[in-house]
Amino acid sequence: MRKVLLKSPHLISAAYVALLALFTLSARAQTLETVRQRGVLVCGSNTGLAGFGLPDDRGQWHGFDIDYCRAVAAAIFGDPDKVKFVPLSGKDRFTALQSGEVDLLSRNTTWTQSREAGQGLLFAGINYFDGQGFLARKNLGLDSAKKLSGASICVQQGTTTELNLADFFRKSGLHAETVVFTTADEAIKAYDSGRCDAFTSDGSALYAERMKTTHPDDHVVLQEIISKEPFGPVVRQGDDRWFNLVKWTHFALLNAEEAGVTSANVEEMRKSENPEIRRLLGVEGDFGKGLGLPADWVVRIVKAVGNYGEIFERNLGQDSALKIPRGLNAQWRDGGLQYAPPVR
Ligand SMILES: N[C@@H](CCC(=O)N[C@@H](CS)C(=O)NCC(=O)O)C(=O)O
Repeated sequence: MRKVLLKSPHLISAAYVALLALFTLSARAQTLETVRQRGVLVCGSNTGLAGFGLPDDRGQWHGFDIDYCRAVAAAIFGDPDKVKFVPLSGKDRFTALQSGEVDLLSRNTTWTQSREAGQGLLFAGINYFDGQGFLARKNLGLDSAKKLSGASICVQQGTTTELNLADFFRKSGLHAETVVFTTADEAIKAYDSGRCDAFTSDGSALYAERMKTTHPDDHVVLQEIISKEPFGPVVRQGDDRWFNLVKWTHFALLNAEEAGVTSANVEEMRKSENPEIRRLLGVEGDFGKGLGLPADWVVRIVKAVGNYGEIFERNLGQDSALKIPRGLNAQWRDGGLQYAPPVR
């Protein structure tokens, strides 16, 4: 009986599959260890979107999403430069994360149901609340996207943008010609050259893409916001520890801003008598431990990249070329939606 069982090809292959699954699971559950052994975090980024992720002339990456990767590297290594950026198109980004090519995806990516329940991914929070809009030539005199009936619209493939556009026209009972491109560069160039009457993307990207047109002042952003685009860093399912580390890095950035802890005053703030600040900065209690990090992990982060507000203003806000107002991304106390659970 025993012999028969052992020899059954079905059972052997079932055992093999189970072993393989176990191996894959444990490999996936070890992201922090893998990153530590490798000595560098591998982060999936945009191919080039001003404000979110763009390399400069020397190949140095800058942007809001880039700083999130640098924050995670600072927490793990005490060094924000220990990151390798892998530029990913809208279409390829999820496969790169699923296959393990990147540890983390930080690329203006919208949290949707099917990207989580369906593609084996998890969003670690919402670090930017956005919505989809349209860019059109001023001389068309459009005051509303509804007037785009019969127009041609340039859009990028593999994005929620493409799907929302179809919904918008379906809901409005209007018709438009959708012209799809693999990259944002191709889409905006085609629009600029006159191939399309309008260009659509996330509101934040419209600011950046308009700067790529030959005469930015000839184009206007239409008033409608046609969707909810909550962006956040994405990880694979199956590694709760890694998920927590990325999620609490985001919350640490928000909590630091809320507590008034900045890159300029973080050392001074370690002497604060405020118990919330003492816990956040690891002076009291050890809240890094449960994440596999040292007690001063938040100090490391804030020293390296600043708090959430500093990251926002430097890359997207008043200290950047884009000048995007905080809007929904203001702290909850200032009437925005950004809110982090407490360190307790
Ligand atoms: N947030 C949307 C859209 C993301 C997206 O890919 N946006 C364009 C904006 S133009 C982009 O970043 N393109 C840059 C590229 O793929 O090179 C999503 O997650 O699907």
